Amino acid sequence: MDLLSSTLRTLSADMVQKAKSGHPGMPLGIADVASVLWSDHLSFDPEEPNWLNRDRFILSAGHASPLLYSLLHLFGYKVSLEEIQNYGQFDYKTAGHPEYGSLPGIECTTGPLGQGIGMACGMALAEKMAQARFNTEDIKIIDHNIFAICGDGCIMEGISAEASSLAGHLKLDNLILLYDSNNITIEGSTDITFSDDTAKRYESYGWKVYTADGHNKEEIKKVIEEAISYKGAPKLIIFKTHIAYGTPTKQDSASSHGVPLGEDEIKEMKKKFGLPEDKNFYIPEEVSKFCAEKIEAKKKIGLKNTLKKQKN
Ligand SMILES: Cc1ncc(C[n+]2csc(CCOP(=O)(O)OP(=O)(O)O)c2C)c(N)n1
Ligand SMILES: [Mg+2]
Repeated sequence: MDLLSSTLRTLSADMVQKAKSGHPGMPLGIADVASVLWSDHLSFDPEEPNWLNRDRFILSAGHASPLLYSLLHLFGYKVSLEEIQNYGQFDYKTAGHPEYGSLPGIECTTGPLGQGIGMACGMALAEKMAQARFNTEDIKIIDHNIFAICGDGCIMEGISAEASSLAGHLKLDNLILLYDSNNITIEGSTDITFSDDTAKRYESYGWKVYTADGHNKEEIKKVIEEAISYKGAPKLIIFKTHIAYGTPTKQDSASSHGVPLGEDEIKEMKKKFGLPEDKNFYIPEEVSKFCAEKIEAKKKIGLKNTLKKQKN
């Protein structure tokens, strides 16, 4: 739903603007991928955030935390609008980088680049061990996926190379890494410091690698489906994206990485996406309704439903 990604963008931009601190570029760039993943693929129950067989969602690029908080709020987790409006403030739990245990739905603390990829590989390995122990031929009580969103910085870090190498070696096919490949980092274009061929590198680790347009919803949906059904290797989807997508002058610019976008820039973006330019932290009714429907559908396969089935 286009309006969902637009709302994720405007909420994230408003959070950083109000706090006068944070990283607005990446939430805007990866909002299309995140909205498709959360609407159509991710399996969870916001009322039972600890349901054992939920899919795991890890934001390895923890600096994009406004996106995660917006997703949690819109998809029914106990993350209030007040928390969203007080992003990065003392006495609130919406910290600059996500902290495990502070809000439901945060699967692990992220911030040091690459760390989330390491933890995603660890969770994928832990799940495989649990499957070996508890699943039987007929009953697969553990069969979830681990999804992690990472950025250029995570891919550059040594820890992600080590963990990804092990994941490839162990053929952890329950792991899907969604790479926000926007060719921008804190210092400017990745051309300054980074010329690895990431696809070839991950293929050499034994991963299945896909490349897709990170702003084309149909393509995003299709490639995630393909990645979920591919068995025998961990999967990397390289999404080609634009940092600060939808802003008039900050798109594709490193100036959007870690500085508030500015009121004028945000107003123009809201206009472009058909949202009221004079309203902050605005959530259209259609978006709330859309998310409520998705949550209901997800709950059908959630914990309560599993328990109900077992009782019957
Ligand atoms: C290990 C580590 N080193 C440095 C940083 C500081 N840092 C935060 S974001 C960032 C750049 C990340 O670039 P990218 O992942 O491409 O994010 P984007 O600019 O696209 O939002 C850096 C160097 C960090 N968080 N962790
Ligand atoms: Mg980047």
